[in-house]
Amino acid sequence: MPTTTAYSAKIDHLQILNEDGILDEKLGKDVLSDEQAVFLYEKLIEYRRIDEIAFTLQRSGRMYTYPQNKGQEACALGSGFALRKGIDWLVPCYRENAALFLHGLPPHLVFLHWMGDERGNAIPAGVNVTPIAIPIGTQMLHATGMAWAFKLKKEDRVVITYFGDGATSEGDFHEAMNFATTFNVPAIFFCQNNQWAISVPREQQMASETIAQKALAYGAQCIQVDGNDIFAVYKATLDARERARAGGGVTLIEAVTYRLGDHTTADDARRYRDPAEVESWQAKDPAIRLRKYIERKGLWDDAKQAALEERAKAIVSEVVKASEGIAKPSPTEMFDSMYAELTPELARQRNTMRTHSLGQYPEQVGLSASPAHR
Ligand SMILES: Cc1ncc(C[n+]2csc(CCOP(=O)(O)OP(=O)(O)O)c2C)c(N)n1
Ligand SMILES: [Mg+2]
Repeated sequence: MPTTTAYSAKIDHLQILNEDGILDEKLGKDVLSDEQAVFLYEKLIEYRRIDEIAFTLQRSGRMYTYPQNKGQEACALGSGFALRKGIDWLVPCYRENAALFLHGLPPHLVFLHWMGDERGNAIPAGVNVTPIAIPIGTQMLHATGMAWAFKLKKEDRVVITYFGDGATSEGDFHEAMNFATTFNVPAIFFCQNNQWAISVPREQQMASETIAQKALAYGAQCIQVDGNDIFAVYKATLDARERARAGGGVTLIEAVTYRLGDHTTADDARRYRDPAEVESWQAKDPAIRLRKYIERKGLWDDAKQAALEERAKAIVSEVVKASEGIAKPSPTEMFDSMYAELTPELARQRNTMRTHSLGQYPEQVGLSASPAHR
């Protein structure tokens, strides 16, 4: 008996705007209007300036740590633009600021988060964004649960969750994909494949040639896109959104991109990355590419750029002011956001923190103890 084919597949790669800022006329028809392209370029620059100031704040001791988004903004911006503000939900990792800001998250909250201030995670009502997730992969399960809830409640909402290439090596990714597809929930799994998981290159942590193909095992739709091409990212996410709304389930989007900065400010990528590699990706910068496109169309020039830079400067200054202008939280605050009710041991730690000498009970130094501690 000859063998038959049990399964076969191919993975599409989508690029609409190439590295030189030239649009594929056929694929790019009616994807983004001129007005939208200019709007997205302006947002990209504005958000990049916010990213740059965060880096500077960290370097000058005014922020604890910060993961730069630089170079990856087309991923977050293009996908975020394809989702409905106030309707769909964004469940991020930590390198998607552009999507969060676009959906109404005040940037200073992200700054507060990285300043170690829990108030940065208090998302305003009406902003459909969950807090930044540092434990790699956990947010994909949260997103899956949310999408399942929306399905059960028959609410017309789609959930997008963001994660990196490294996160697809976590069990959480596979559990979330398996659950999401089995229950056919309206979720989009958006992988920012920036080639590195801190110092581990993609090819050293997985044997699969693409990340998109991991979807096949779970019966999800998938596509690989040029993640520095905002047209391709937008189009793929819009298609995924509409498919999810129509009951077509889950899509895994692999956006091929590159982080131009260090992993975080606690890292020095020069120790493990080839400068030639970084240089080659600098040439593919999504900002340069989009600017070339709008310039060629006569929609942009140096004067407009200068005006944009002025506006961005003012925005950046407001963001810094908002994040540094509020009263510092009390150190005991670190006990207050994890549990609804403190365990007796945590209550003891919280109370003894209020004394000058750690470990002393409040009554030992003349403070009254909290009810939990008595
Ligand atoms: C569960 C867990 N394991 C390890 C870490 C430490 N860690 C922080 S970022 C990171 C790499 C993540 O790489 P990737 O998913 O590719 O995202 P990127 O930082 O490249 O955007 C690791 C291992 C963590 N935060 N959480
Ligand atoms: Mg990565």
